[in-house]
Formats: sequence, C-alpha cells, structure tokens
Amino acid sequence: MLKVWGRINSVNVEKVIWTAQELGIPFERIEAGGAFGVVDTPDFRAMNPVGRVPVIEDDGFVLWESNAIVRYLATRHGLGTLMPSDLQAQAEAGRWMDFQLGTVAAPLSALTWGIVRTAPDKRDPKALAPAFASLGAALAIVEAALAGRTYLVGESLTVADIPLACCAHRWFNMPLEGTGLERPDLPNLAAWYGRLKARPAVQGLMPTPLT
Ligand SMILES: N[C@@H](CCC(=O)N[C@@H](CS)C(=O)NCC(=O)O)C(=O)O
Repeated sequence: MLKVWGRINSVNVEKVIWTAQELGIPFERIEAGGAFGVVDTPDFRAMNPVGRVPVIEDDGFVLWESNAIVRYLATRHGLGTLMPSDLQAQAEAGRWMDFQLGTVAAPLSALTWGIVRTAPDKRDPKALAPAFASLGAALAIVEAALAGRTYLVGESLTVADIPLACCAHRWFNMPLEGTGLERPDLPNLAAWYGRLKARPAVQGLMPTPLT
C-alpha cells in the first residue's frame, strides 16, 4: 500500500493526501515533521536527504518533493483525468505547479510562520507586509487566469488546481484581525477555492483554524 510520511497541517502533505483521495488510492499516513520529529532520523534521511515532508513509498519506490509526488500519483493512476493526457494541457498544469512552488510558497510560508504560528501579541505586521503583498500579487495572477473558468486547465480538476488550492485555503483563512493587513478582493479565486473545498476528496482535509 502507498505510504505517505508527513504531518497533516503541512500544506505540502495536504496536496499529496488530496491527490491520493481524489484518485481513490488506498494509503497509510505516518506522522512526521514538526512536533512529530522523525525527519532527522537516519531512516528518514535515507529516504529524503533534505529531511522534509512529504515523502512517499509506493511499491518500493521512494519519492520526495510534494509536486513531484502529485505528478507521479496522477500520472500513474489518473492519466487522462487528474493528469491531462494532452501534452500542452500537461505543460500548462506543470506551469501552475511550478508557479505555486516558485512564487507562492515562499511568501505563504513567511506568513504562516509570522501569523498563524505566532501569538497575536508577537506578530509584526510591518515585517510581514512585503510577503503579504507578494502573495496577494501572485494570487491576483491566478485570479485573472480563472476569469470565466471553472478550473485552471481544461474542463475538470487537474494537478494544476490542487497545490494552488491548498495555498488558497491558507490565504483565505489566515487570521488577519489586528494586523492591519487586508486581503485584496479576489472573487474568482474565492469561488474556485469554495468549489474545490466542497469536493468529497477534500472533506476532513485543510481544517480551520489553521495550525
Ligand atoms: N519543496 C518541498 C518543501 C517541503 C517542506 O518544506 N516541508 C515542510 C512542511 S510544509 C517541512 O518538512 N518542514 C519541516 C518539518 O515539518 O519538520 C515540497 O514541496 O515537498
């Protein structure tokens, strides 16, 4: 059976669990990372020298890097559905996944640590403002791409949507009260996030409040 190492409050682990659930793949999740530790053990480092979650093991095949895992699972179990079979649609989906990792992930991580994982009286909104602006600007690009569309690529859910929707969950649920930071209005993004979050495969995942 597919094994997934990683704590469930990691955005990168969520992508993988959502993908597995969307594809109906049975899996076992093993707690690792954060308060669970494990990531610095020799056994874990032998699987992932970076010491990060998620990691999967599938029929003896070990893989780390969340978006690579999402692509692998979708290609193995969902070619023509979650992974588009058309080469150009596949490239577009890959582009959105790279955009998530290359442009969205860093400011989101700064805000997760600076807001979600920092007590309200210790937050420094001034220091967080650049990350907040960068994330808002990146998500405004997704907002524009979603105009008149239900999904980012094609007419159904693909691997393009999952990583960015996991990030959108954090964006929309980050507690901003008392920080003076204000989310720009992104109605297409909000509607898309709402549709995706209602999918059966997402139920129980991505809880609020964020941790
Ligand atoms: N680019 C990597 C990033 C992995 C990563 O930074 N994972 C975080 C959790 S989101 C982690 O393992 N942090 C250390 C820990 O949880 O102990 C991926 O997408 O898989």
